[in-house]
Amino acid sequence: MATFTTACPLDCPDTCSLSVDVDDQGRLADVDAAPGNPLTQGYICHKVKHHARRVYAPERVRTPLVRVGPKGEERFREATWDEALDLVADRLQEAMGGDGGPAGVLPYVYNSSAGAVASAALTPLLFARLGVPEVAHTICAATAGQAWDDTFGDMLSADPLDVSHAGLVVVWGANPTVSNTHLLPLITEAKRNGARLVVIDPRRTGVAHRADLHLAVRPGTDVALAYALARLLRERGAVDRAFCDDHASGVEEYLTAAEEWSLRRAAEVCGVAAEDIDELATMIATVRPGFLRLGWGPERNRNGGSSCRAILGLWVLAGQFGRRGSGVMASLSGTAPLSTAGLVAGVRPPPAGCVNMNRVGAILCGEEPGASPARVLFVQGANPAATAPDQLTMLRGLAREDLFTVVHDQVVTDTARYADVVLPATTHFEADDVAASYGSFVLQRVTAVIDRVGESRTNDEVAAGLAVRLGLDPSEFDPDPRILLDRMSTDGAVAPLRVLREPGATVQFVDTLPTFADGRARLVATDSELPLPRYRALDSGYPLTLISPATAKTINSMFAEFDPPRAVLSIHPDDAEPRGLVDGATIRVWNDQATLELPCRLDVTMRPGVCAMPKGLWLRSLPGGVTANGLAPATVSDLAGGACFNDARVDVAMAPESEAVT
Ligand SMILES: Nc1nc2c(c(=O)[nH]1)N[C@H]1C(S)=C(S)[C@@H](COP(=O)(O)OP(=O)(O)OC[C@H]3O[C@@H](n4cnc5c(=O)[nH]c(N)nc54)[C@H](O)[C@@H]3O)O[C@H]1N2
Ligand SMILES: Nc1nc2c(c(=O)[nH]1)N[C@H]1C(S)=C(S)[C@@H](COP(=O)(O)OP(=O)(O)OC[C@H]3O[C@@H](n4cnc5c(=O)[nH]c(N)nc54)[C@H](O)[C@@H]3O)O[C@H]1N2
Ligand SMILES: [Mo]
Repeated sequence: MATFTTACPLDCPDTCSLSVDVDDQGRLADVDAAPGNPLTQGYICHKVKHHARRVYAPERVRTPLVRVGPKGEERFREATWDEALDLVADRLQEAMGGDGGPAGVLPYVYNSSAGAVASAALTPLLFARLGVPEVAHTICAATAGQAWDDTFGDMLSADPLDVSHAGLVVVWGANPTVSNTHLLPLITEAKRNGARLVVIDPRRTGVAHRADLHLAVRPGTDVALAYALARLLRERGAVDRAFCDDHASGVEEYLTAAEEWSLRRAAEVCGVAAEDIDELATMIATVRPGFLRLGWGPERNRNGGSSCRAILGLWVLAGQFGRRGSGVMASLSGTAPLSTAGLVAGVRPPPAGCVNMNRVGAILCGEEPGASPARVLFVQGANPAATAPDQLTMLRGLAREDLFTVVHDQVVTDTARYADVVLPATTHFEADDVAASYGSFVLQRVTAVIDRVGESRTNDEVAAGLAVRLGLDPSEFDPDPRILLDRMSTDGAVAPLRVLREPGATVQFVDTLPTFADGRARLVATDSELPLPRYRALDSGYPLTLISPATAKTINSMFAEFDPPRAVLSIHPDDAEPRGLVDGATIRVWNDQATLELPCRLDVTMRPGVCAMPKGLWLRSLPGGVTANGLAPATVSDLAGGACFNDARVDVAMAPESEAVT
């Protein structure tokens, strides 16, 4: 047995340092936390602790596979890499030479759980060189990220390690208990030091349970809440005029827009008690320093951009910056000294344009005005059959007999079942890379610690194999991670673990400033598609809102193949009772897009009017083969075309022939 240190690049803010035991056959034996990481030392999550189960799972792809049965039936034969890559290269060439030109190919490439090299290096370069459309990464964080950019430019996030210095901690639409677990002990420490804790979330989450104040807002109404709080600050003379005079623009326009939001109106629209809004305004006005953790809950609906912008603007009005323990923590990405500028030098924007990832299902079905349905779909580091909105449209697209689908993944996902060619991918235990965290100022080496499973190849090796076959310059496509890292590193120094910024050294408006010419935060962004936050009504013919947040069991859809969260609909007893729903009974949940049957769980932590299903379920977790994503709309938010997973409207009833299942 030998022990190695590496890092976890999965799509989670924490980016844990890992200590890995490898047996004398070169196989992964055990995974645990490694010391030395200021955020993650001490423990790791249950999923990655047992990651070996996924690395050697029966679903693991070991060789290239070529489809021999009908689409979706998962009947494949093994193939050599040469045969598979020749076939894929031929089909790419054919599709690009067809009527649609380069638009005949859609690269659905996401790789948010891969290291920085695997996600940013040669695959994007390959498709950029081919000039095919770019599929923009809008299914997560596009809206919140644009809201940040509009308000602060490239100003850095606050450092989570500073939260223990806060007097007030506001967790707004984030669920650190499951999706950022190492933030939780830091919040607990802040509480121990006397901090007040406020949580704004439609559910009484683990962290909400421990809060001094929990505002269970209706999803999609945060903009109203933020405006009402801003108006209260103004009425009480609690806008920090000195801070705003020095550091903000657009203050008067923002406050004028907020005038519409009386306490009474906001309480009604958000579905929370006026006294609670009032109490929060008092805390924001009087308790300093105040630390805001903005999560990704508020962005995933039609008002997502407005909500994120209004929340950030509120923190500026309150002047909650300038001291350790103040400021806003959002994504910490962008700090790492990595850049693809050198890699893509000379690459022009795709002549075939850019498409929205949320609309790919509709595009494949020929239902997107102005977009030609692709002939080749290349999926890498993503599982759209399980994770995209409007699942039935996506599945209809994937089932098209005339669509040639390539899936490069570690396991035979729901999407891979529809593939014509499946290519085996390495896991992060099998290849060198780096992991840049979006939840701490830490950059780490990811090391190949075990032998490759089967014939798996890295993303860069696949891109290189296709590039030579498509006549591109092989010198540009050397997949050696050391060479790629050299090309991407802006300062040459990738140590096993590098703390990029020491705790206390990232005080916003002191150490890091908005990056606009005047150095000010913008409450109005005239060059944005959304100059000022505004509320759009949430009218619908369906009475309930369905949200589908993260659970501790999966990272998106990863791990759900063998240890899924329970496929149940959580609903408040007040919504269940008039519908005659009993705990554990099979219920039907439906809207215009889909109908699902599954057990219901009566759950007092839900707010009435809102029900929930877990994110990341595989299709086989439900008898009908449709998950929450079947009910989620493929409409887009009001900023940056972001996903609206939490904007589903549904109704629920007992299933016609339901029996109690628990
Ligand atoms: N264990 C685990 N960790 C993960 C992930 C995972 O799948 N599993 N996913 C990773 C990824 S990809 C991401 S993007 C992050 C997401 O990290 P988070 O943002 O923390 O996670 P979510 O569960 O999407 O949403 C957070 C909370 O927002 C609430 N919410 C929903 N709609 C609204 C709303 O309109 N307003 C407000 N105020 N709250 C709302 C939900 O009830 C939920 O509790 O987590 C990462 N970490
Ligand atoms: N209902 C609902 N759906 C959601 C959300 C929601 O809140 N509700 N949230 C959304 C969010 S936050 C996100 S980020 C998206 C994620 O959407 P996806 O990215 O489609 O989902 P993942 O399950 O993360 O899929 C990643 C796949 O990449 C594979 N993989 C990992 N590393 C590598 C690698 O190095 N190379 C290759 N080739 N493959 C690799 C994994 O095995 C896995 O199958 O889902 C979204 N879907
Ligand atoms: Mo995400």
